[in-house]
Amino acid sequence: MPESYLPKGFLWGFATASYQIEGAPHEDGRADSIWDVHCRIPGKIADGSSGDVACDSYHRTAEDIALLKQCGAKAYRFSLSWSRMIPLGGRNDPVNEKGIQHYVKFVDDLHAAGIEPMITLFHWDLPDGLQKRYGGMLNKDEFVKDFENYARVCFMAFGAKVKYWITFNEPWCSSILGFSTGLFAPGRTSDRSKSAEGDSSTEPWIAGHSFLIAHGAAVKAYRDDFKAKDGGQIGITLNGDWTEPWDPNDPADVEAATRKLEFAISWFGDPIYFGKYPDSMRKQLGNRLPEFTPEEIALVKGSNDFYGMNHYCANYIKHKETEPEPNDFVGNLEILMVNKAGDIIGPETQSLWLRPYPLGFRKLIKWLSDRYGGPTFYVTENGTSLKGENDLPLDQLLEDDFRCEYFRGYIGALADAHAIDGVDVRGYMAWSLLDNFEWAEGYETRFGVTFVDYAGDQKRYPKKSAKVIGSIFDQYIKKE
Ligand code: PNW
Repeated sequence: MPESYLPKGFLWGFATASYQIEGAPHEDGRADSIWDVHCRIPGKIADGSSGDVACDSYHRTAEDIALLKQCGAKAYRFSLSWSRMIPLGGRNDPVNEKGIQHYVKFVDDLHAAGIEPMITLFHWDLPDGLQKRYGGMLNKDEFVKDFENYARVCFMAFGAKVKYWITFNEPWCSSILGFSTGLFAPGRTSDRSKSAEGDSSTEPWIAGHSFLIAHGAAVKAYRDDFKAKDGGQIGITLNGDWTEPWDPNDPADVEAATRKLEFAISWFGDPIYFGKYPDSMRKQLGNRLPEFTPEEIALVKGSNDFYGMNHYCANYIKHKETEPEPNDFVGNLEILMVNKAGDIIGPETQSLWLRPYPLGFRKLIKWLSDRYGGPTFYVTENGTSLKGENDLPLDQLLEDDFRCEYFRGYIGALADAHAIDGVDVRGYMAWSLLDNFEWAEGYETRFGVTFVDYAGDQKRYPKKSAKVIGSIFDQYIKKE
């Protein structure tokens, strides 16, 4: 037994998202999401693919549950496809009973297998109907009402059977990658900031504001009408990488490293825990960052039962001397893989942004715990791709030692954060159960502990990491 440990009853398992695994885009009444539409735009997805088939999990729920059981998972975090349940998305649009029944059965099957469901209401696949009707997240009032309605439909259908709810997955990604870089759906960019269309450098901040209010509204609905009888908890999942100053002796870099955390995480975390945006963001963005009305503060402040943490990697941060560009969304700084002394933050992976640095996980969760007054954490994603994994022959691909080492390092760091730093962490979901549709990167980047043979009828092959991860948790979780 290592010195560090995770608490008794620690909930561990795997995470996925609807559009990344389900396929069956038009079955049983599902309508397009903004990702279906986005994938049809030439050049948006690296390999020209889409989620049309993905892992075909819509038809293979039994296989996926068998994989979870085989790994020893206690929980499964998955997301619901909004446009399966309310195809056009809105509060006055018809509810699709077939879509609801699909997930009711899935939740029942998980329980029958002894696996605790953790549901994400929104993992990026907004019904395209709402994008077309009013611009989705850019129309705060409509979006908030429609999201609250959708959340209520879900609480009504599954509330009694689900104890863990997540409103939004990584609103940073939807807001910045969807409305500034255009890499993600709905693919809007901020490079039109000086065009006749107006200053679109405001769009990501408007979208982020809508997510916060919609989160608050859904949490209020749950607390008012479901929580007491259903006994569950609800929170939001925020992503964030750890930051180290490029030059630890330069106060400007030290400050920039914190500023980066604020732009990435506190953008959402501060309103939820303090009722305001970080000063560093207000200073740089001025009135392009929306203001909260008193009613909005009342909805958003205190709206987390737990903090859902997605975490993958770390970077070095160098302050920029120049004035920030209108479209800058990181906090006027450079993100680097090598520091002043020439140290590399971590080994390369298949994902350009992902460099493993396990100690950064411990530091970040401690930083969050200190900043937000010791909330309960559930790690809702953590995992890695491997450089060149897709090109390996199957027998070698299944021996994913790099991923096993990643999990050893990161789970060990989490146990240190809990046992030594006193962080209240109760669960961990590895990303991902399956190789799946990795958004703009398509299928070339694999994050699964299970290999999915896309060319061979979506057959699943557990990798070494699928077998190892349970034994790592076994070492760390206290027995009594
Ligand atoms: C997360 N970045 O996304 C998502 O929640 C998952 O759906 C995804 O598959 C997983 O991480 C692996 O990428 C991210 O560019 C996507 O910094 C991109 C970034 C971060 C997270």
